[in-house]
Amino acid sequence: MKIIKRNLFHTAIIVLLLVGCKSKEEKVVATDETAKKPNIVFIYMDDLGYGDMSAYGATEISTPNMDALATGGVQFTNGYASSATCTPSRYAILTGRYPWRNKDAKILPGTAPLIIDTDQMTVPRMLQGEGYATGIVGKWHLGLGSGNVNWNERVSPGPNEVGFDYSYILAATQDRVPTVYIADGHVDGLDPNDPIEVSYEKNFEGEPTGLDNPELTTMKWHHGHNNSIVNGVPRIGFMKGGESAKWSDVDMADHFLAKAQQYVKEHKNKPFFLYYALQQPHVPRTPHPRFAGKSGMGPRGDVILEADWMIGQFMKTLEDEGILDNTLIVFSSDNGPVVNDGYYDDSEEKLGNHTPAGILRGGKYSLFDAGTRVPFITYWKGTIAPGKSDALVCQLDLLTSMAALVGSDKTGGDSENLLDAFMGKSKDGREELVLEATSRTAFRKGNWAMIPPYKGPAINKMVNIELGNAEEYQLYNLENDPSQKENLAKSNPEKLQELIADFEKIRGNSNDGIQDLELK
Ligand code: NG6
Ligand code: CA
Repeated sequence: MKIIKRNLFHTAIIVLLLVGCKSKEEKVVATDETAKKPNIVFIYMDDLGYGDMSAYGATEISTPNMDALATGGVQFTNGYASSATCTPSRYAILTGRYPWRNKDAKILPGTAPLIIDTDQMTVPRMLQGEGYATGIVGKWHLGLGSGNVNWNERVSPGPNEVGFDYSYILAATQDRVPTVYIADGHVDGLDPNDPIEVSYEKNFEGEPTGLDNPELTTMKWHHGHNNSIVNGVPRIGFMKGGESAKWSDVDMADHFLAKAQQYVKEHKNKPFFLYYALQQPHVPRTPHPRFAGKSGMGPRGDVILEADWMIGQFMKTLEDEGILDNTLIVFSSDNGPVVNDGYYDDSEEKLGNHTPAGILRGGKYSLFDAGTRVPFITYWKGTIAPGKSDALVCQLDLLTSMAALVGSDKTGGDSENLLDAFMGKSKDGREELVLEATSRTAFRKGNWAMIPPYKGPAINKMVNIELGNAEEYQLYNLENDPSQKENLAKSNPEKLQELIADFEKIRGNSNDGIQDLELK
């Protein structure tokens, strides 16, 4: 009896111990699972061209920190933004929807309302659903509020209403008012006794403008950009008040870097998503004095060096905080390059032999490939094996692919699951892609590019870029002819018809009425 009792007792102890161990084991497993969810960072450049990085062939400029991502990760040679301008590309990277499905996804003024529906699936919202902290630091340009924003109250809806729990942004572009930072909807540093007023229709009485007061400008406008003057730079749009909140242009890169680093430090213990949207090399190019003159290529080159340095510092923070090998970085640019985008800033004069578009034709605003084909890199130390990939991938695909990565079943309407391509495990990308440029669309399928006929100028003389407009269909074989020199539409009518048919299946026959260029 005693022996049985003792045995029972022992068994009970063993069972208890086992249960104890098991729950401990489970806990360990659970912690590992959480730890396994990688942080995700999108580093998004503004107007960086396919040829602007050494890793993509630039010889006149050196971008060691961006190159380190390229050589240590998957460097895509057929990676696309969704559009040749900013707002539509930014709409697509967050929503996974083609921007031409949203009539408002065009270059927006600083007073435009938010163009993402607040119930729309977005990358940050999907990640919030998976327990991620989500933050944006940098350029937004997707509209704020719902019309007639009062900048002196909380500005909403905005990034915080479409999936970001933290936002520190510039509303539109560096060349557009309001020239202030907005932190979670509040203008940062605003003095309530000096309220801000913003208009894109008319000036405020007595306020100087670039047009009327050129003597007050330190940067001269070339086209557009002759409204309110802030820090000597004439901008697009009129603004009054908010003196203490106005940003310092030369400190903007450092300012955003500090916010991005702070975000990493504060969130390193749980999975986070950070959308770090740098403002360079968009106009006005205002390098900090420690970068001014350093590229020998004028301000455009200088701000590329500046951005490269910022990225190096940011990567160092991930490393110092011990989370680099648990962080997936996606690096890309919102559209192709432009040299003169509205200011006399010496960038044309000092460009020398640098070719921002590399071997590609066109640039920002163009339906030719340089408008949308951009540097595109995925980097994850210790997980992604370095290599080059010619898979056709688009920023549009990040929503569904990131969802697959973190175990979410969410998808974006036009977004494909290309996770294996992004992880460097497969060279298969998407088969076809509709590309957009100032409300016009073109089509890529395999190695073929088709541009439908469009009215309008062949070249935008202001920015000196070929737009892709022609009276006839254009068809290029990008494998043999990446510079789109030989139009094969006439010599290969079967291929042309195939591409037109496939294009119209997706795009519909709705090119009517979209010939109007947004560019003035
Ligand atoms: C254009 C501006 C250009 C730039 C662009 C937006 C003029 C004449 N040009 O309208 O300077 O601001 O809009 O660039 O105003 S983007 O990268 O944000 O799309
Ligand atoms: Ca841009």
